[in-house]
Amino acid sequence: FKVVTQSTSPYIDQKPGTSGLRKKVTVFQQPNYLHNFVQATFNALSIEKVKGSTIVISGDGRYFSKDAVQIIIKLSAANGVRRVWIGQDGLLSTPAVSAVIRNRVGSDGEKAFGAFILTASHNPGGPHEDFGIKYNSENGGPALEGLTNKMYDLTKTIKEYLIAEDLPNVDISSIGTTSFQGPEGAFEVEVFDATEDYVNLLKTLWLDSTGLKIAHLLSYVGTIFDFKAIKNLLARPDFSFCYDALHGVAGVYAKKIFIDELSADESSLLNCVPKEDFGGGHPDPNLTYAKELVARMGLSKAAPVSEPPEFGAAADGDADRNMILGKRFFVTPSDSVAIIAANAIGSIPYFNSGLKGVARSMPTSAALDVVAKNLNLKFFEVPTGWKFFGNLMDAGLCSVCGEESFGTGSDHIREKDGIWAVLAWLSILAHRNKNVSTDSKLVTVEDVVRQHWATYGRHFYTRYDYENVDADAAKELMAHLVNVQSSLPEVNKLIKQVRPDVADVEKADEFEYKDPVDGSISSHQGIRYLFQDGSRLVFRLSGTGSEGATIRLYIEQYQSDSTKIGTEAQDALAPLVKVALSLSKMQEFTGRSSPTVIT
Ligand code: VG1
Ligand code: CO
Repeated sequence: FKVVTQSTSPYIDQKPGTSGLRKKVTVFQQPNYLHNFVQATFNALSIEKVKGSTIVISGDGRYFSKDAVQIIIKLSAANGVRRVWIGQDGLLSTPAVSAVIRNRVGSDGEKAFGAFILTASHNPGGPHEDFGIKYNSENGGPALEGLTNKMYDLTKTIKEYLIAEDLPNVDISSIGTTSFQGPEGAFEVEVFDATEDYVNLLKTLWLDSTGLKIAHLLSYVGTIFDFKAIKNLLARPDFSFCYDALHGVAGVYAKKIFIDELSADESSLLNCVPKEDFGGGHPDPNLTYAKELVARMGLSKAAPVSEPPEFGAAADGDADRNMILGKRFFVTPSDSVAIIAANAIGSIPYFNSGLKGVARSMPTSAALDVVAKNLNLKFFEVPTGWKFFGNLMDAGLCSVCGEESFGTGSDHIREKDGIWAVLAWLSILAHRNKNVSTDSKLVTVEDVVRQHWATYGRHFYTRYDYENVDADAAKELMAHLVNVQSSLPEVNKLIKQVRPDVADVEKADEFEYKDPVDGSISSHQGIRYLFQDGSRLVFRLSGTGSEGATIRLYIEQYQSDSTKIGTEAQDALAPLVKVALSLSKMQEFTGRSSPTVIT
């Protein structure tokens, strides 16, 4: 192939958000839009480093992915990349990409330098919906802000890109390697089984804290999960299981892991065929969008079922998120990470030598904080977005982390991991039921959660999302909140007028984070109101939307009185909701009398 230099002009809107660049498909289809962004990424990484490297390209299979894969292959070849790795059909979940970067070794002993993940995660897909692209670095985690800022700067001045225009489209539907000859030598496209590296990681050996691969035979340390124990749980006559991939890429992994490896019944899988438009749905695993699963688990008042499964879970489009359900029971993501941390040792072999530390994003509830305190674990609070956990993990400071937005994971990779979370829960249940005979009562998801609350107290929690709000109105609301927060007596006077029964605010601020590893500072990460009784209100603007602005309001209340932990969450949180709406003048600024989604 020949390398052609094409001239181009910049787009002004290519700033990556919380997790990559997300826009409508029609935006990505503009002439050179994708080309500019990919070339700017190569330039930001530096062309010397890109030359001769191995780059992963794959994603959740959403509409426009197939075109995007071919375009990025041609740009890679022209920029001197030596080899690209592609999951079969262009599919790789976000956690699988992380595993591929960290663990896959080429025939020449080389590993991947980075990855383009083609996904807009939980946003809908299709010709009129969203496409997205995130770049992940050598540690397997999302590009840090230093790099994404550089990429953005370069997109604003880009004048040309390099492309191998005459390179034929590569068949990505079958496994195998295709080689081409370019001006600077050979260029290879290797298509492999999307489940290979990820499944091997979960079921065989793991990496030690220094990141060195421990040879299986030399010093066997352990598996991440005890697949045999999980298999036994799934085989119990009193246990039943259901997994909904919402037509995202998780389906590929669910079949391999739950059916082939763990022998669950095919009927346990819902929507496990990946589709370009996610079957017209919203691939977001929560009580609003995972409707079929929610009904099957007996959580829909409109569609009651007589015998729901004992355990249910769902994933988002790119399979890094998870929702965990019990029979007629919802586990909040903030509780989920706390419960995994509290039960890790003993249930999950990977953690048998202890947890290095735990971390959560700022808006996530403090349930994890209480566990950390009780178990005397290192604890970190970071801004929203998985990239902030990576440095902590690389420095050996953190083993388990989570976000309220249905993200949970560990340092086995550098992304949140939807299927990992399910296997973690199944491991906990397997462990709790190890000595429970099938004719006595099974320890259920609900039992595990209620026991946790009884030990650590309960953090009532909810999130209100106001989607596609006018961008200026959203900014004004945030500015108003910053302003209000500057006088605590004023704040408390306002609160008392609405709900005299709510505790006083003792601190309010805009969250700022100093990375303890590299010292970098991230400011304006959300406005917090911290109450004397441990309650919190947090407001922030989303960084993953593709239209208008999304305001997120996070509401949390701590209850340690065991006689009160059984209250319905809505009832417990009603006073704080009222305070939040009045303090922010939500309706006045946005014109909305209710949120778009409540999770
Ligand atoms: C949202 C979530 C955040 C998550 C991010 C990416 O970001 O709140 O917790 O890390 O999505 O997840 P924002 O800025 O919209 O609040 V994913 O599964 O979309 O890559
Ligand atoms: Co996602």
